[in-house]
Amino acid sequence: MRIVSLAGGIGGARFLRGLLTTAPDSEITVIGNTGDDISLFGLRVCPDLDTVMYTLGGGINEEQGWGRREESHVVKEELAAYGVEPQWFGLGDRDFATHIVRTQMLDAGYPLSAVTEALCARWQPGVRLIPMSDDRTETHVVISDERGRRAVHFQEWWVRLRASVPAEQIILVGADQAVPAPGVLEAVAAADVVLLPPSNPVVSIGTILQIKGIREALEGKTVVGVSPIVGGAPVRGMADACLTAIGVPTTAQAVLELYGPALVDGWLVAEEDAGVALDGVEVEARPLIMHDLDSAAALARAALDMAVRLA
Ligand code: GDP
Ligand code: FO1
Ligand code: CA
Ligand code: CA
Repeated sequence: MRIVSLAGGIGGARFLRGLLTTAPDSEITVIGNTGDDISLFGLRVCPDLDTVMYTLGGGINEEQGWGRREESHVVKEELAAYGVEPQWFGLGDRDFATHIVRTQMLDAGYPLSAVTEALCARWQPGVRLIPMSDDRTETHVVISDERGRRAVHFQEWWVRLRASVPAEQIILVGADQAVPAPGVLEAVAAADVVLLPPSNPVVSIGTILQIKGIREALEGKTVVGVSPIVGGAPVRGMADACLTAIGVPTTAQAVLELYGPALVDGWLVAEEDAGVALDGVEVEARPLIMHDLDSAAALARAALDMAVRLA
């Protein structure tokens, strides 16, 4: 079975770990979000790609959900001692090595997809992980504060401001110029089914869908999505602040409508959201919380079974 999944960071990675557990013999291609990417201290950091790679490769900090396990922060402390900004983004020492390798390869001329493949040669995530695009895109957020109306990098809004300042606009800078990375459209065309994990519908899935040709390619496939919103709130993180920014209520119903019946054929909601319905979409209620590997595997199995039935 050939499965394509889009993915952001934590929600995507945990779902994929469940999918690999329940469907170990399938061929899984993951299209990763690179809108969160940021250059810091001269290094290119790709948080969502790394979260997927470390989670599936056994290197993730489980409590945090991002970054490396058994991490130390000597470099961060030394940079702070020089007064170098930003100090609000916490890169660990082990994680730094990933960004050094990535930046060295990018500077040598390798596209991000080739760099990601090289990094994955170490981590062996068990899936083929492809960035949505080799073209540089970055999510920026328009806010108003004491310095006036201005755009900040998504990470500054998310990590430094904890999304406490309303996002007036969320923009994927570079989206107009970006094309899917090699292998993305080919994997979608060859897929038996497509799964949308419970990733952030705006800055993870919504970002990937902005890359020319990806949404159109997915519309021709059988697509099953998992709601990241349970009982009117995100399961974790601040997706509600992202949804509010684009005028979408924080409900499983509204996220389904945002994706629309042209994209999704099936939609999994939590049992408490069992009333969700949309013409042209099959909706099933299932336990939606990934407490551990077993519950993540059961959720992935429910999504996969539904997709196979609808295909
Ligand atoms: P990020 O890039 O690290 O923010 O991760 P993703 O975009 O992949 O996923 C974030 C979304 O996952 C959030 O909106 C959460 O509500 C959702 N999420 C996290 N854990 C769970 C879970 O156990 N079940 C469900 N249904 N959603 C989850
Ligand atoms: N999230 C934080 O809340 N604080 C951090 O200092 C931080 C550092 C960081 C470093 C590498 C990485 O891959 C992820 C990191 N994250 C951090 C998570 C990341 O900012 C976001 O959760 C995602 O980009 C949003 O999806
Ligand atoms: Ca993300
Ligand atoms: Ca379809």
